Amino acid sequence: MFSKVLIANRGEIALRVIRACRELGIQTVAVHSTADSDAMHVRMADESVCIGPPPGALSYLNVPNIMSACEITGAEAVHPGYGFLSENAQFVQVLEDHDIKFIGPTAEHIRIMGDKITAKETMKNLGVPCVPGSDGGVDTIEEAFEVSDDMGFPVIVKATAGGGGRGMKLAKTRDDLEEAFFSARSESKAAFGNDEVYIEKYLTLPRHIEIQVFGDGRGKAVHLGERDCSLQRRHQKVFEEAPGPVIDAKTRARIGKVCADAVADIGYAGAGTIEFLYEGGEFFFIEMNTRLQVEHPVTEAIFGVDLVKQQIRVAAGEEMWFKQENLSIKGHAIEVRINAEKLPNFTPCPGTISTFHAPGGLGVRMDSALYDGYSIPPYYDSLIAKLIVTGTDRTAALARLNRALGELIVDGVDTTIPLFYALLDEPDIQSGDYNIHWLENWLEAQAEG
Ligand code: MV4
Repeated sequence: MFSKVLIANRGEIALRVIRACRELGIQTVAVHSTADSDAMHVRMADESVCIGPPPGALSYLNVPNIMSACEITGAEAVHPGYGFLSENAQFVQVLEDHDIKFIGPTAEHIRIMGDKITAKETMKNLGVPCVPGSDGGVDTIEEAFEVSDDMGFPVIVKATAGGGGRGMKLAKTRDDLEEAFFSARSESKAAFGNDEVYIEKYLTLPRHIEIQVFGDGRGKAVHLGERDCSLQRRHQKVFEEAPGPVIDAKTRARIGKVCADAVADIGYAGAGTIEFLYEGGEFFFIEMNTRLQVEHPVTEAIFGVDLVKQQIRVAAGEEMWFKQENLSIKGHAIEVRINAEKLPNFTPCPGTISTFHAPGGLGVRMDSALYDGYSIPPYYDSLIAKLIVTGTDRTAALARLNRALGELIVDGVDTTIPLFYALLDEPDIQSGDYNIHWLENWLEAQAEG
């Protein structure tokens, strides 16, 4: 096992990793920008190193400075958390070249899944069901028409270098295709330096269902069911739950096995998420995330596992503790993302926290790096806390969410907390009857009064 791990991240996820390290008896190194000198992750780690000025590009994304921090502290491994360098194949390559372990998959697996065309081709060949569409990239408008006419409209043009909603253009009808194709290409070129695009049948009212997988890097892998992450605004998830309200045990076992077998086949190491659109009772692969996700706690809650500890164990070359036959679901979990943002427009609202009080009690988990008097810097993501509740069933989890929100105090900045009270009052949320467009439609209806 490692004796010292460096955490190349900040906020609640840095604390999450520090906690796992502490339980494994591993020393921790925090890195931080000058804006984060007083941050909780710096206080909680055994050691800390300043790696640059406030902007993420100069600090948490600064590979040379993070490598220096590893060298001066003698860290043997790096946990990247999510965001920042977590899916940066180049960073992983640099670590590999310096004999420092990356707690996550290989640079090669990150590269394959980072290119959305390669990812889809790989998954398709592994037997994972994919959205119907072009076979690989589409280079000309003639080819775009050919593929789309074969499938029928609407279609969506996606950037191979995109993902997470960036670089996509919808063509509702044939008349929209030329504009969609050329704007997807030029925007992709400008944003990613890569103008390759592909085309898919556009699914109109799907749910976003993602399967948690975990591999040992030596050809063994398991799945840990699904999360329904359909409730989102502008590709930012807001409310996530596990199990999915519309997925039954048989369906879970079937798609879960497909996913576990796929990642076992490629020798994938550590935690991964295979994202699907789910419509008409069918799964359609869209992307794979090669990192620990923000919403991983809902999976931990219902399976009773610690995904971060397992990531560290597998990276250290230990056996994976998971066995599919020992993994079973107990209850229902919901996560809400509390952002320092002002409703109704979700305007970022950095500032000083005058009072912070975390809810507690049975079935309540609060992952947050807040404390009384903490000043939220304006440079980073506005996520300030994740509230995760677990109940014996979905109804109990919803009641517990309402109860826990009542105990939570975040004073001094505006937050998205009022949104969750409003959602709990909605019959569609109570019944689980929502899709990827539900929240944006609802917010629009609220705005119209
Ligand atoms: C789609 C789609 C409909 N049809 N692909 C958006 C994020 C990226 N991961 C994939 N996305 C979508 N791909 C086809 N063929 C609709 C979306 C989409 C979406 C997907 C998941 C969660 C929220 C979403 C919001 C808008 C669009």
